[in-house]
Amino acid sequence: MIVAVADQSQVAASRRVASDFAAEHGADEAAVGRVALIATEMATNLLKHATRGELVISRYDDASGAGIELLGLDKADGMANVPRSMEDGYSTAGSPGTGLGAIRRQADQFEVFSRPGLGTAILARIAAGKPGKAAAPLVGAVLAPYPGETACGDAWAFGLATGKPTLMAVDGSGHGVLAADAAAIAVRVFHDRLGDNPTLLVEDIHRALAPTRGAAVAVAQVDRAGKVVRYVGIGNISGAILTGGEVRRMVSHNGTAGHIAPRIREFTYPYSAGAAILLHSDGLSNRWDMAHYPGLAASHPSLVAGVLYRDHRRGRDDASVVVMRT
Ligand SMILES: [Mn+2]
Repeated sequence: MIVAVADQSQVAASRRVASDFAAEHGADEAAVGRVALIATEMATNLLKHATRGELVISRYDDASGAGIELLGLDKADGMANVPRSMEDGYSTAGSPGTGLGAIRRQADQFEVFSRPGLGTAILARIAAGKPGKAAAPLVGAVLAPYPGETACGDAWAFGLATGKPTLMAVDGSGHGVLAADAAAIAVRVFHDRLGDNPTLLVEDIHRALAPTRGAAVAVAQVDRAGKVVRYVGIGNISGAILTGGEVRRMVSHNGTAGHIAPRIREFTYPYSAGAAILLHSDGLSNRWDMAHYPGLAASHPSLVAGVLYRDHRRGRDDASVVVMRT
C-alpha cells in the first residue's frame, strides 16, 4: 500500500492504513500499535521536513524474519547528519525532534538513506507473523499500481531453488485487473515449478500465460557456488547486478510471455558475494545511475528499491522494483 502524504489529514490516514494492513497481515495487537506509531511519526516527519512524501507499507519475509515494513520517502533536502538527526531534541524544523528517535526505538530494524540534496528514505521493519523463508537473502521491494487503480499488474516473487536464491519480476501487459491476472499466474507457476533451471521455468510461465494478456517477465538466479547469476528475460523488465559501486545490466530478449517469445535463453553473469540483484518494470525509467547515490548500493535492499522508485517512476503505469542481496 502507498499513501501520499501532503497535508495534515493524511497523517491520520497513514496511521489507519498502516494499522489495518498490519492487522490483516499477521501482526498482533502490540505490533499493530508499533506500526501505527511509526506510521504517524513517518507521516508527520514527511510533512514537517519535506512538506510532502510517500509512505510505502508492505509485508516482508526474508533472512531477517517476517513482518510489516514501512518506508518513508521524500525528495526534500536530505539530512546532512543522520546520526545527529536521530538524537531526541535535535531538529532543524524547530520542533521537538522526537520523530526519528521514536521510529528507531519502535522498530525491530531501522535504516536511513539520506544525503544532502538527495532526499531521505527511512526504513522501519516490525516483526510479525511467522517467517516462511528461512535462510533466505534480504529482499526489499516497492510495488505501486497505475495511478487510480487498486489492482497492480506488476508482481514479484522470491524462492530458493535447491538452495539457489531466485527472484522474478513480472509486468502484466497494460494495467488493471487483467494485467494483475496475468502477473498472478506467473507468480503461481514460479512457486510451483521453481527448479534449478531458470530457462525451463520461464518456458513454463510463457506457456501458462497463453490464455492471458501476456506479460514481461524476468528471472534471476544466484548460484553462489558457481559464482554466477543466471538470467532469463522476455520483454521489458530491467535487470542489474549491483556489486559495490559497479552496475552490470542484464539482457532480456524481446517478446511478450504468453504470446510471442522467439528466444527464451539464459545469460550468465559473474557474481561475487554480497552483490545485489535488482529487477524493475518499465514503470520505472532505466536511466538511473547508482553513481548519483553514494553508498546506496550497500544500503538495505528496501532502501535501494524505495529510492529508485521515488526518483525514477514514470507515473503512467504500474511500477515495481525488487532488490535481493545474498
Ligand atoms: Mn509496464
